[in-house]
Amino acid sequence: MAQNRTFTMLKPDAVANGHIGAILEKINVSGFRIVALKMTQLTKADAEAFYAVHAERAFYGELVDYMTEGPIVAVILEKENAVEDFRTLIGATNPAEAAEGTIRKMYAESISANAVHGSDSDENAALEAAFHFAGKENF
Ligand code: FUP
Repeated sequence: MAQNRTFTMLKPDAVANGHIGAILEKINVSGFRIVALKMTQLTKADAEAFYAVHAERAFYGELVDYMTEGPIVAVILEKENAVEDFRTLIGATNPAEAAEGTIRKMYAESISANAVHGSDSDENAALEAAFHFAGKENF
């Protein structure tokens, strides 16, 4: 299968808890190549736009507050079957339901502070990557 790309963020809880290195190591040993990477902090407008699909959900306000409370690490990843394989690697949205050995099971605090984001489709991966990175930052 052809190489393709997904997008992830290491979320504020993962950064604040000192898990950047461990999570990137797990991503690398799982066969993903890092294409682009940066530490940044989302503004309220950034977080509202990134999660606009959830705007009507009860948790939207809390999600935006949480995602802006501290720095995140934005990463573009490349691998065969990248989107699906990365979703498997991170596990269920709620860490209490995530499989053993998944990143959320190992590092997430709660359903909202759940350590990592993973794109849910090739189309969203491309949109999310473009949201965070300029062309010259992609390798
Ligand atoms: P996922 O694709 O696993 O990141 O999950 P969703 O797209 O369904 O949700 C996006 C983010 O919204 C989650 F990472 C955390 C937050 N969320 C909540 O805070 N509460 C919920 O009940 C569901 C999602």
